[in-house]
Amino acid sequence: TIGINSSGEWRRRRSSTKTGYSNIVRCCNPVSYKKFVDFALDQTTTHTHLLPSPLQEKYNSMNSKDGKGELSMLSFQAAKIRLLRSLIIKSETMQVLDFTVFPKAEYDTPIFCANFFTTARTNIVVLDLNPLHDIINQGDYKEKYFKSLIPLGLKYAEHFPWGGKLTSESIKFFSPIVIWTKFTSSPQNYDILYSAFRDYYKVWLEMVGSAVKETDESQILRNLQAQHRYLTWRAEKDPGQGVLKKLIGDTLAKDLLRNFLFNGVDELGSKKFSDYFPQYCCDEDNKKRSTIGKSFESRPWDANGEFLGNIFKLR
Ligand code: BLA
Repeated sequence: TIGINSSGEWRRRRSSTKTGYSNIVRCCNPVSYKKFVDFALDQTTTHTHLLPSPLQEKYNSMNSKDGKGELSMLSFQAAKIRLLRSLIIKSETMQVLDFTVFPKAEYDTPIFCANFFTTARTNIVVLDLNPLHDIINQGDYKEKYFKSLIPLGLKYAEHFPWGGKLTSESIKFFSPIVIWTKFTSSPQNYDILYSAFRDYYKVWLEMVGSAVKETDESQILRNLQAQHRYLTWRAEKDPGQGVLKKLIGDTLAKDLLRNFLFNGVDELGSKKFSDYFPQYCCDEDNKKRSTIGKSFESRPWDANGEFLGNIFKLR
C-alpha cells in the first residue's frame, strides 16, 4: 500500500517479500511513471506497429551504485518513429521519467518530450511537443503544428503554474504549449499530470499519424540537422546529468546519455556542441549551465501563443 500523509512527508511502507515482511522506506509519492509509459505504448500500438529497438538488448535495466535504485529502459521504433525510448528511475529518494519520442527525419513533426523528476516533496516537470524548427521566428511551423493546440496548453497552464526561470537556450526547444512547472507532491497533482500526459501524447500521435513523408532531400536534411542539434543540446546540457552520474557513475551515465537517451548524437551529424552553440565556446569545458543565464521568470507566451520574451536574448 502506498499512501501519503497530510504534509506530503515520507512514509514507511510495509511490503511483503517471499521471506516475510520488510520495512522499506519509500518515497510517499503515489505516482507510478510506469503507468504513463504503459499508456503511451498502448496508444502507440493502436496507431502503428512498434518494433523493438536494437538498443533494447543493451539498455534494459540497471541498478544504481548503492544498490538501492533501479533504472528501467525501454526502446522501440516504428514506420515514422526513429526512436521511442523511456527511462524510469526509482530510488529511495526519487522517481524519474524521461520519455522522448523522435520522429524519422522524413517528418518535421515535433519531438514528444516528458521529463518528470519527483522527490517526496517536489516535482520538476517538462511536458511538451518540442518543436523541431524555430517557432519564435518561423510563423509557418508554429501555425502548422501548434495553432490548434493553444487551448490545450491554456487548459493545463491554469493548473500548472510556470516553473520559473530556466536555462535561456531551453526556451527555443519548447513550444507555446509547454508545461514547465514545479509542484508539490500530491495525488491530485499526479492525476492532472497523468491527464496532461495522455492528452499531449494523443495529440502528438495524431500529428505523427497524419504527417506526410517528405521527399525533398533538402527538407529531409534540414529536419535531420534540427534533430541532431536537439540531441546535441540535450546530451550535453541535460539537467538530469548530475543525478545520473551520482546514481551510476560518470562512465555509465555518459554512455546512457549519448548512446541511449540521446542516441543519434554521434551518428546523425558531425557538428559538435560548440558549432551549434558558439556562445558556449569560451566556457571552461562547457561546464556552465548557460552563458546567457537563466531567464523567463514567467510564461513567455500570451493566450494566443505569441512569444512575449526578448528574442535578442536568444541569439
Ligand atoms: C531541472 N530540467 C530542469 C530544468 C529544466 C529541465 C528546464 C530547470 C533548470 C534549467 O533550466 O536548467 C528540463 N530542459 C529540460 C528539458 C529540456 C531542456 C526536458 O532544455 C529539453 C529541451 N531531469 C531529467 C532527468 C533527471 C532530471 C532524467 O530529465 C534526473 C535523472 C533532474 N531536472 C532535474 C533536476 C533539476 C532539473 C534535479 C533541478 C536541478 C537543476 O536545475 O539543475
